[in-house]
This record gives sequence, structure tokens and C-alpha cells, in this order.
Amino acid sequence: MSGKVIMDEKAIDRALTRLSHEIIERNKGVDRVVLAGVKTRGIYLAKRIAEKIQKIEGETVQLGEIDITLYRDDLTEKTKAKEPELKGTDIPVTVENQTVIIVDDVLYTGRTARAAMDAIMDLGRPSRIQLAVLIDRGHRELPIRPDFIGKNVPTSTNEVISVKLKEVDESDAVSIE
Ligand code: 3GP
Ligand code: 5GP
Ligand code: MG
Repeated sequence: MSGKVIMDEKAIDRALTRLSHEIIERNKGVDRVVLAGVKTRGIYLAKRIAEKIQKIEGETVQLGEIDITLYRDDLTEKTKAKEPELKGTDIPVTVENQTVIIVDDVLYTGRTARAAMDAIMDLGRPSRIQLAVLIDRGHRELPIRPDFIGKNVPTSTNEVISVKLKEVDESDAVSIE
């Protein structure tokens, strides 16, 4: 499991800094923005972006968490994929009239993003939903495109992107396995 490293710690940090600036610019500030991290690593990415925005803008960004579990026999075999299932949502602020930004580590078929949108809209009526991902690896099966992208990484369906973050792994690194 030692694939080709495509982003090291510095590259990940720079990408997250750029995403933070893009989020502030696109939304003309963050007073109506809620960052909703998707399950494990998306949650840590959302927290890192919130910290950066806090430093840049001097404003606290609202944070939430969405837990979506993928039921896939083979994570890389799309034809065997079942729909991702919502396990829980923890967004302790209102989504009503807010811009909710879904944050995830890897965007692939788009089915997880769709499930995340459903979960958010069950809570109320956000003014808009945006999508921020560290890696877009292509192979969409739904009409979904990210608003903020750390890095586009063209992959084949049998490749897997490994995303490691210090909060849960030994280091920060993105590699193709
Ligand atoms: P995450 O919770 O940190 O995002 O999908 C569940 C976990 O499996 C995810 O961790 C993801 O990083 C990891 N994973 C690795 N390769 C794949 C893949 O090819 N497809 C999916 N769906 N998940 C993968
Ligand atoms: P999708 O639903 O778009 O097919 O997949 C998105 C979810 O699956 C993300 O939450 C992401 O964690 C995971 N995922 C899909 N492909 C990969 C991959 O190649 N690497 C990693 N690390 N996660 C992936
Ligand atoms: Mg993820």
C-alpha cells in the first residue's frame, strides 16, 4: 500500500488555503455559511478549512457533520455499488437560508454527495448547497460537480486514492494506490 504520492503535507495545506479563500470570495464572507463535513476525513477537512477562514476573516464558521456509510462489496467496482446510506446528521445550527457547503475528501460517483444533499434538505431550506472536495477523481454517475476542488486527479476505476490526515493517520498525504 505505498502508491505514488500526489500531494504531500505542504500541497494539502496550500490547497486547503486556496479553497478557504475561494469559499470566502464566492460567498462574500462567511456569516451565512455552514461547513458540513462528510464522515471521517471530510469532517477533519471541514475543521481545517474553518480554522483557516477564522484566521483570514476573523470570523467563526459554523460546522456540522454528516455520517454517510457506503455499502460496497468492492469499493472500486462501481457495478456492485449499493446506494450510500445516511447514518446520521449532526448540524447544530439552522440550515434555513444558509449556504451549506458539503466537504468531503474524495468525489467519485457523486452518490455520497447526493445523499448528503438529501440529509441537509431534510433539516430545512438552505439558500444554496455547495460542494468542496480535496480530490475529484472523476467517474460521476450523477449530474453533480464540485464548486471547490483541491486537485483534479484522473483515475481509472480500479485505482484508489488514499487520503491520509494527521487527525486519524500518521501523516498528511494523498496517493494513488
Ligand atoms: P473516509 O471516511 O475517511 O472518507 O468509503 C469509506 C472509506 O473508505 C472512506 O474513508 C474512503 O477514504 C475509503 N476509500 C478508499 N478507497 C475508496 C474507494 O475507492 N471508494 C470508496 N467509496 N471509499 C474508499
Ligand atoms: P462517491 O459516492 O462519490 O462515489 O464516493 C465518495 C465517497 O467515497 C467519499 O466520501 C470518499 O471518501 C469515498 N471515496 C470514493 N472513491 C474514493 C477513493 O478513491 N479514495 C478515497 N480515499 N475515498 C474514496
Ligand atoms: Mg470521504
